[in-house]
Amino acid sequence: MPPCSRLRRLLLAASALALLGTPAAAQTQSSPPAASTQVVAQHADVRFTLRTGIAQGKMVFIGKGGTIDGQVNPTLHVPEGAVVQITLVNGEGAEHDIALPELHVASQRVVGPGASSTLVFHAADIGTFAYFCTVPGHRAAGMEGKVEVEPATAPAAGARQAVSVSRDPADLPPPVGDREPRTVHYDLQAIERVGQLDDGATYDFWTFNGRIPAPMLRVRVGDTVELALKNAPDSTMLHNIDLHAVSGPGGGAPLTEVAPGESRTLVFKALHPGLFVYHCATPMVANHISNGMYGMILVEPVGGLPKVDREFYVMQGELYTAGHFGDSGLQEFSVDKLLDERPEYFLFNGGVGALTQEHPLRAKVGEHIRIFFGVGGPNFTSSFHVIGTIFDRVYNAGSLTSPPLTDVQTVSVPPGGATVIDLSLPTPGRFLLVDHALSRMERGLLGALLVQGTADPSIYRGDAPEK
Ligand SMILES: [Cu+2]
Repeated sequence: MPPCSRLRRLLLAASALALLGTPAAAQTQSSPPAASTQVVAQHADVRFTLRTGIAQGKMVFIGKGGTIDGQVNPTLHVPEGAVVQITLVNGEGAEHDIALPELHVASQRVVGPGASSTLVFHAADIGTFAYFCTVPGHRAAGMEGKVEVEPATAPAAGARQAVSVSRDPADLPPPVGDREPRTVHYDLQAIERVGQLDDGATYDFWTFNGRIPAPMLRVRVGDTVELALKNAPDSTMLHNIDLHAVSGPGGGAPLTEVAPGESRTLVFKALHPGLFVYHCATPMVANHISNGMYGMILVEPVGGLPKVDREFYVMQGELYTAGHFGDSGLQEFSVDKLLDERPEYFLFNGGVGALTQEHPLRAKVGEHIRIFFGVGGPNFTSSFHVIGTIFDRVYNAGSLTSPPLTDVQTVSVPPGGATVIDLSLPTPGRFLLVDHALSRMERGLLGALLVQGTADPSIYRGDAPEK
């Protein structure tokens, strides 16, 4: 079975599970609640990991990561309406599972040490629900706890209120189109700032102009670009800029190295059309890139690109934190994990949820959509894919002078590389942007393209109950 169709089956299975797990859905055919296949097919809003183990002579579940770390049989607090994922890890090697019979969900059994299983449910109803191990005798031996589904409230104080550093993918300059070459001036500023990484987690990001990705620069071939780079006075690091559109040693980095408070200007001629990555190249370069210092410059060919109805600007990167994915509070950088290429986070536009909750892409049925997609990295190639559609055209490797590929499912984009993707959606709904190396979805890498319009049953239909 092709991987994508397998994924769809898994998602459908998860959806079916969640529908079963929603008492209201089972009882009321006419008004299915929020536990729609759409909601569950996306991703979990809240995640917990429980490890089996022994504490004070009893068999127990032990919380792993986040606010429940180290707690025995922790109470799992979730907001009403959330899609909840619980991962069970076998800590000591006896056979276990985890079940919430009131919500009609149970994990598979895990047998060997380190084996794990995941269950997903939709917390539709407010209330207290027991979880426990269904292996005979294990609940009585101590393996039980509670899920508390609480009324949704306003965001708590603290880390949740950190500033967002994610750039709206609709924030990009208009097309250059058909004009003569000229001189174009850009000002960029290196800004170090603590920003939102995930719900409850922050990070000391390094950015160009305060957002990730950095601003998209847009010129035409033959333009002369004056680029002034300033380093904010309150920075702690040197920064510079290396643009892959530059023909010159270091791509501009040696001419733009700026200490805090300094400013320098680079002038270059854009000799080659294409979509190019730019990034900070101050040592340790991988650290500066990972922390958020990457963006793209589009050098349009003579006459510009074919017109489309909507354009979007999306970049992928990794973050290497000392803590684990999902931990709360200010997360610190880990040079060991960077050098071992073991990221904790994979991100579209600089934050978990940046392109699902904060800035989903929005379009209408039938519109021609263009995504300028690049990988800052610093280390991981993206297998970029949009679930539920086929790309009409792909300007592979960001080359705008080669004929585009047509009818493409997944495009491989290396670190420091880019691609231009044209697509149009004949059906409405929520289409997920992913790296088809899908483990990365579990580490924050997910976007959503919301398409409004009229469904065409001749293209897509089924007998699932309507939402
Ligand atoms: Cu830098």
